[in-house]
Amino acid sequence: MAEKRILCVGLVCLDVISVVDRYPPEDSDTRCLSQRWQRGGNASNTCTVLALLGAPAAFMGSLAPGHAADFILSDFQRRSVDVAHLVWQSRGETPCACCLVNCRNGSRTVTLYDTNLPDVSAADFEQVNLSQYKWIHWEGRNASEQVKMLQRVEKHNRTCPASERVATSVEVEKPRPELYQLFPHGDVVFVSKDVARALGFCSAPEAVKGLYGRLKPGASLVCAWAEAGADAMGPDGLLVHSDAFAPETVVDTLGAGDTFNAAVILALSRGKPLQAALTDGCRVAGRKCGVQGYDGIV
Ligand SMILES: Nc1ncnc2c1ncn2[C@@H]1O[C@H](COP(=O)(O)OP(=O)(O)OP(=O)(O)O)[C@@H](O)[C@H]1O
Ligand SMILES: *[C@@H]1O[C@H](CO)[C@@H](O)[C@H](O)[C@H]1NC(C)=O
Ligand SMILES: *[C@@H]1O[C@H](CO)[C@@H](O)[C@H](O)[C@H]1NC(C)=O
Ligand SMILES: *[C@@H]1O[C@H](CO)[C@@H](O)[C@H](O)[C@H]1NC(C)=O
Ligand SMILES: CC(=O)N[C@H]1CO[C@H](CO)[C@@H](O)[C@@H]1O
Repeated sequence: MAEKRILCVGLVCLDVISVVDRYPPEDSDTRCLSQRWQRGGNASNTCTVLALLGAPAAFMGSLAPGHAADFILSDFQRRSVDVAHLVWQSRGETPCACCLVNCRNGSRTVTLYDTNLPDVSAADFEQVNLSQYKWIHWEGRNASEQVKMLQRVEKHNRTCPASERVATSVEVEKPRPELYQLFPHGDVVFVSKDVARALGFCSAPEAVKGLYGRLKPGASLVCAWAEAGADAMGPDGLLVHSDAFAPETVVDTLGAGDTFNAAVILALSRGKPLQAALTDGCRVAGRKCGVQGYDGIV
């Protein structure tokens, strides 16, 4: 039987990336060295990296028809990401981020547009044939709907044969209290530096120790912290850490977090221990920071 797929549920959008050789002062004209369109959105990026790492990846999210959607669809295809679960919306804009990348040091500013597209609902998720997936990952967005989707998987796991069970992960990336209801649901919970800080933690190990109690029994908590690498804790209560792998030159960090998540999910889905998964995550994310976009990360 073919390897079962990993499904990521969340946002896809169009990132318009302008490369400049210095940050423009306010109200000035700055020459762009180059501009490119890139398929973006956290769940969409995670799918790209899963596919590049050789895993069968599938995406579920909302899209509005138009030029941006055409670009996005062909880019998913180029990366061999399955898009059987797109939910077409009749209104809204698909572009979501306008991004200035400074080519000297790779840092960037991102201006997010509100995409205004309704998120995938629990009713949409009812259409998903769970037995085709071994792992489902959610980018935390409409948490109350997503909790219902996670509960569907929990119920499926209780009633199906062991070989049909689906593991789950959630990413709590934005410091919005509404998202915190996701903590007690995933088998693996990714919490961002922003969320950790908003909850009063100053480092990844502190955040992992302090937030572990919010998880369901048996779950693992993972917190990445840019140049400081990442920390995690699983059901054995041991804190594990990986240093970051700094590339020779930092070229583009946009999507480093999504890359990290993809590599960790893939490692865990293949049965690697948490420590090894964390190291994989940091290694692949470090390579991503050394290249523009995603080509060349494997
Ligand atoms: N400057 C860097 N040098 C080396 N590794 C990095 C760097 N930034 C991020 N990473 C790697 O990426 C992982 C994820 O980092 P984190 O989520 O903090 O990145 P981010 O900058 O927020 O990414 P995103 O653009 O997706 O928001 C880190 O654990 C680290 O391994
Ligand atoms: C979440 O989704 C439900 C169902 O689609 C919708 O009614 C609700 O407005 C959404 N909430 C947010 C915060 O987007
Ligand atoms: C779900 O997928 C499985 C495995 O591919 C298949 O055997 C089954 O018929 C599918 N169920 C439905 C309702 O489509
Ligand atoms: C589903 O089943 C897997 C595999 O047995 C298990 O590890 C996991 O905890 C379950 N997940 C949920 C969300 O119930
Ligand atoms: C569109 C969106 O929400 N993108 C976010 C993805 O995650 C990074 C951090 O990992 C955020 O900075 C982006 O805003």
